[in-house]
Formats: sequence, C-alpha cells, structure tokens
Amino acid sequence: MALLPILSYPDPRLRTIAEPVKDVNDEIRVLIDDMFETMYDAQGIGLAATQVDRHIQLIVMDLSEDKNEPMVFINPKVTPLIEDKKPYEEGCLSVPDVYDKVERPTKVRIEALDADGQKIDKEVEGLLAVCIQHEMDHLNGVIFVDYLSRLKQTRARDKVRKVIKARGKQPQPVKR
Ligand code: K1U
Ligand code: ZN
Repeated sequence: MALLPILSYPDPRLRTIAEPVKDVNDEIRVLIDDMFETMYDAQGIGLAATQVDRHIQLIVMDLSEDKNEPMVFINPKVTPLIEDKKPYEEGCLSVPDVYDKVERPTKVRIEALDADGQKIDKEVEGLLAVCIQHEMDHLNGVIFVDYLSRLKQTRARDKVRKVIKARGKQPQPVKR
C-alpha cells in the first residue's frame, strides 16, 4: 500500500470533473487500498479520487470510531429524498484546518458499485448523507468553501498556505 499526496485548495486540479470507472478491476482495487491508507493516515472520514489527483468516480469512506467499517462507492449517483436542508460543520482534507457550516439535504439515496462491482442502493441520513454529498462535490470539481462567502474563501486560502508552510518545517522522516 502507499500514501498518496492530497491536493490542497486552491489547486486547479481539484476542479477536474471525474470520469466514470469502466471496469472495477485489480488496478482500481489497489487505488482503493491506497486511498484508505491515505484517508486513515490523514484522520479523515472520506476521500474522493479527485483529491489524490485521480479523476475517476471513486469515493472511500469510514465513519466508524474504530476505523473498521470501510465503504467504497464507485460511479455514485446521489439523489436528495427531501427538500429539507440542515447546516452541518464540514471539514476537508484538501482545506486543512478550515471548518464551516454547509447546508445540504438531510436524506439522500445512494446508487453506486462497491469494490467487487456489486450494486449498492440505499437511503441514508445523518453524517453519511453529509459526507457522500461532500465527496460527490469533489468528483464534480466543487469544494465546500465554494458555498462560503468570498471573505471566508480568501481566509481559507491564507489558512491552507500557512498550514502547508508549517508542515514543511516539521522534521521529515530520514530516507535510507
Ligand atoms: O473530503 C474530505 O476531504 C474528507 C472530509 C469528509 C467530511 C468531513 C466532515 C463533513 C463532511 C465531509 C474529512 O474527513 S475532513 C476531516 C475531519 O477533520 C473531520 C473528521 C470527522 C468529522 C468531521 C471532520
Ligand atoms: Zn473534502
């Protein structure tokens, strides 16, 4: 398995529209494993292939406390089931240390394929509904800060720049 670099806002590659996966094969399953390793390492609950510069319709997620309930969504289609929207405090591994409320429909239907190419069709609420909509946005080149004011977007850019600079100053592991 491998840790993949995560693109940071405002990298223009985050605006790429993802293509459908044609064949759920071993190459895709290797990418899925690498995305899980990357997501767990970054302490995220979700990751879209766009964020690791792979522009295909693939999302991984694990909302469990013990990080032992991995979910994979390939070629996902997400349909809101109710008009009612509620705000939820979101974060994003591509916008480190920035959190803000976004309003989204609270109940959605997810149709997708899993890592074995089997069909998924389920109605979800709560954090899973929030997270799948956030990840779907990534596949469509949308980032959660796009829903915020211009001022907050500018602050988010500045914050990300500072976080990345600070990370660069951290001691790096010695390569042997
Ligand atoms: O897409 C991503 O960058 C992953 C993102 C998913 C997400 C979290 C919260 C609301 C919507 C979408 C994260 O995992 S951000 C990481 C994080 O700090 C976090 C983890 C658990 C709950 C809330 C935030
Ligand atoms: Zn995100």
